[in-house]
Amino acid sequence: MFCYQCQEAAGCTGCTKVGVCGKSPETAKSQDLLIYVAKGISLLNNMARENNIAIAKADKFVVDSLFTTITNANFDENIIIEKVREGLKLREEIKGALETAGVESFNKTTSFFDKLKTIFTGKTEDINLHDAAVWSASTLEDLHLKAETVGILATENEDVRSLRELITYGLKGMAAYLHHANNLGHDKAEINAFIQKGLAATLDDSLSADDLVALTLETGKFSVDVMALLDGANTSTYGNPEITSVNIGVRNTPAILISGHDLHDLEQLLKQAEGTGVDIYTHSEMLPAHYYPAFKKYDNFVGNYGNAWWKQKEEFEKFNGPILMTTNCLVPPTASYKDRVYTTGVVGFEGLKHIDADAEGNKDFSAIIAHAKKCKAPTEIEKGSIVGGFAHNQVLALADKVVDAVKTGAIKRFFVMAGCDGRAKSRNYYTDFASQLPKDTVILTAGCAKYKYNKLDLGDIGGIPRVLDAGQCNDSYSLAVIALKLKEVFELEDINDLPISFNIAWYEQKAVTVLLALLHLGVKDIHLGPTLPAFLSPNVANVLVDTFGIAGIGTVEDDIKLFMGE
Ligand code: FSO
Ligand code: SF4
Repeated sequence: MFCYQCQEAAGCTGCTKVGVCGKSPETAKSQDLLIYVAKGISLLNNMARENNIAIAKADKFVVDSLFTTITNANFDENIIIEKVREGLKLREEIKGALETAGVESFNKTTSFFDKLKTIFTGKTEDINLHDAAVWSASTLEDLHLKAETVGILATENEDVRSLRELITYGLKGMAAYLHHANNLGHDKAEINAFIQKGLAATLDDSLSADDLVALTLETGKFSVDVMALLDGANTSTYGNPEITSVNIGVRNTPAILISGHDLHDLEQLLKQAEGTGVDIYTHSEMLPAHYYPAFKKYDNFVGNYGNAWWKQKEEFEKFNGPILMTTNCLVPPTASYKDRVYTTGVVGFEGLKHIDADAEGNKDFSAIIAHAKKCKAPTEIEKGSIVGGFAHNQVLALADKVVDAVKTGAIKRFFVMAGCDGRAKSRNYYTDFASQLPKDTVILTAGCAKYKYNKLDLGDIGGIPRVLDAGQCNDSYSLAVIALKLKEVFELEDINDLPISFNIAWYEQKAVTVLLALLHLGVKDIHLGPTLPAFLSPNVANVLVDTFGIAGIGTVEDDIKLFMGE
């Protein structure tokens, strides 16, 4: 296996024996194969799209496949191989549709590769389809053999490999966000088309490094679009997040802990658990659900339990009741609580109970509710409350106050510290950075990165808390909207003239999507830590440094001086 898609890549180069995340070599290879199948499908569906016969099922398959392979989502090789087989069938279906659409010399009874001289009426040149669109295998052994040949290292040139993977990871994050929007009935054809265009481009040996850099930046444009789509889906369904105090203590009642990012899953769980005597708590990235007006009516929606994803082993243990993982980040569970963990959506782990949606997207959580009734109430690990809900609508409602504070010098600088948390000790940098920032600065956060400082008592500036949590990692979109609004209010030409610095913590591929979105919006001098991605080759890293001023992190003291212009 070879995987270097997340910040924890072994030795900052790549996992080769087993994932630091716990992913087995078999699962890693089956994920490589699934991505390859998604690429082949994208290639064919792009052709179908040009002919107005794109298959909607292909959009869903590609999005699901990308999301399934994101870090800490699915560890189950069997599920992934099943998806590979499903993809191969779908690929043939698309070929069939192309044939029906009038591809003159398309004859499935002989070799597709040899006979495909004309794909659409009027085109006469040979079209040599990439192997990803034509290979086949049926036995598990053959699938394993194929998987060995299609991994990351199959691209020999390290710069091309780096750019192909950077694009693919950006697309994985986009797929995750699109998946959530889709679950709420929102979709955008252009985003699906771009995801498939991007995937197919990673197969194209004729593209130069410059072409791939341009495609990387275009991925940033669509990253903004997908976050805007999801923001619209969330706020039109559940209302605009508002300032909310979230309880972090517990009640003496059996309960379910829900984690991950999918608000539609949460809504269904809340509805089904209402009046059953079972409480619901959020964990990690589900915390921002409390900020939405629609969920406030549930009396049994008690609070947030615990911290970021990587603390789940000890926190799930102490929770005592069942846990529902709606998306990543799942940590391989220990035997002591494994029987209490349920998965849904793209999440998978061998031996855990999985709850599927029916054809209409409805899920039956009665088994989890029944399970909760037999469990002890959660053990209290914290007391008190934390405040959040500073997404764009809420912050813009406070705009006058914020602008005044900047004009009077009460707020000197904002720090966008969005992104992810993780188990690396070096991430304590972010706690120290937040604690040591001058008192006239405000942190804008989103994503699970917040857990490094959201329980510190950093105070407020004239009633504006010094840590403003916009929500989940995708709500980094809100932070961009806020920055753009401030640029307008202060009549500035360039977003970089604002008193805002970006010190982003990354872990998995959604953070890559957020980073590319910020680059697309013109943000310069972003600091990225705790380490730079292993998938950036020295040359690609140089392009990012030279063009966008991207930098790593240093010591807390030096970085604060640098950011404050001292
Ligand atoms: Fe965190 Fe995990 Fe939201 Fe990520 S829980 S690390 S960037 O999945 O998606 O912030
Ligand atoms: Fe390693 Fe991260 Fe890949 Fe897991 S996802 S195998 S930790 S690089």
